[in-house]
Amino acid sequence: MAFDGPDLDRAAEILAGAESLLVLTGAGVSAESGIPTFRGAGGLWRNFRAEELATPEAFARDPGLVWSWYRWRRRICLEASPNAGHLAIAGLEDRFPSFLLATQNVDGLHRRASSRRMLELHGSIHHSRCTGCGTVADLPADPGPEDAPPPRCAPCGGLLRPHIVWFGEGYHEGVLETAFAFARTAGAILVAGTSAMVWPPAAIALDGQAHGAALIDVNPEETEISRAADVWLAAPSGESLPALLARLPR
Ligand code: BV8
Ligand code: ZN
Repeated sequence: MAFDGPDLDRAAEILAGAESLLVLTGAGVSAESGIPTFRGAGGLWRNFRAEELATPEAFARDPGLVWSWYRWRRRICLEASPNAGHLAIAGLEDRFPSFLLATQNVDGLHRRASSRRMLELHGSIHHSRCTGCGTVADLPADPGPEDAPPPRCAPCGGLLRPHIVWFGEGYHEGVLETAFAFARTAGAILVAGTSAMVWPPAAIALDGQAHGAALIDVNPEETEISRAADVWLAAPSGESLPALLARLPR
C-alpha cells in the first residue's frame, strides 16, 4: 500500500479520533540519520553482526571487543542528528494528553528531538552500569579511542558495561510492564521502523491491538506488524511521519 493519499488520510483519521497514543520505534527511524540498522546492510562491524556482540556471553568473552563496538556506534550516534521522523514524533507528543513513546533504540536521538514521555526499552548507549556495584552513570561526552581498555568504576573498581539490554537478558525493572499496560489502554498505536523480529517488544503493539487499539505501521518493508496493522504506510518514517502530523487538526 502506498503511503500518501487514502492510507495517509485513514491514518490521520485514526490519530484524530484517538484519546491516547502509543508510539513504538525501532532502528528504522534512525536510518535517515545515518545510523546503521540491525538487519540492514550497515548492520555489520568488523564482520560481526549485532546479535553476536550484544550478548552477555560476548561481553564475558571479550569486554574490550564489545566496548570497541559500542564506542564506534556511540561516536556515530553523537555525530548524527535527529531526522524529520524523530521531530514529527515529538510533535505528536504535544497533540496527545495521554502519550507514550517506547523506543527499542539506544541512540538517544528521540530525547535530542525533545521527546519527553518516553521509555528506552533497551537502555541507552550513553549510559554505563557497573558489573560490581550496579551504579548507572552517564558515559563521558567523548567516547575516547575505540580500542581503549574497558572502563572501570571509580568507587569500586568494577568493570563497567553498557547499560543496555542484550539478547538473552531480562528487561530493566518495570519497563516492559509500563509499555504493555499503556498499550492495553491506548486508542491508537503507531509503530515505526521496526522489523518486529525481537520479542517481547514486537508483542507490545499486537497486544495493544488485541485490546482495542487501532494499529498503524510505518515501514518501507512488510513485517508481521504491517500485516496485522489497520493501516500500513509503506514509506520511510522521515517522509511519512511529518506528512501524518501535518494532516492532524491543529
Ligand atoms: C528476553 C539493544 C527473556 C542492543 C536489542 C527465538 C524466537 C523468538 C525470540 C527469541 C528466540 N530466541 C531468543 C529470543 C528472545 C530474544 C529475541 O527476540 N531474539 C531475536 C533475535 C529472535 N529477545 C531477547 O533476548 C530479549 N530478552 O527475551 O528476555 C528473559 C526474561 C527474563 C530473564 C532472562 C531472559 C532482549 C532483546 C533485546 C536485545 N537488545 N537492542 C543494542 O542496541 O546494542 S535488540 C535490537 O534489535 C533493537 O533494539 C531492536 O529491539 C531489535 C530489532 O531491531 P529493529 O529496531 O527492528 O531494527 P532492524 O534492523 O531489525 O529493522 C529495521 C527496520 O526498519 C526494518 O524493518 C526496515 O525495513 C525498517 N526501516 C529501514 N529504514 C527505514 C525503516 N523504517 C522506516 N523508515 C526508514 N527510513
Ligand atoms: Zn562499581
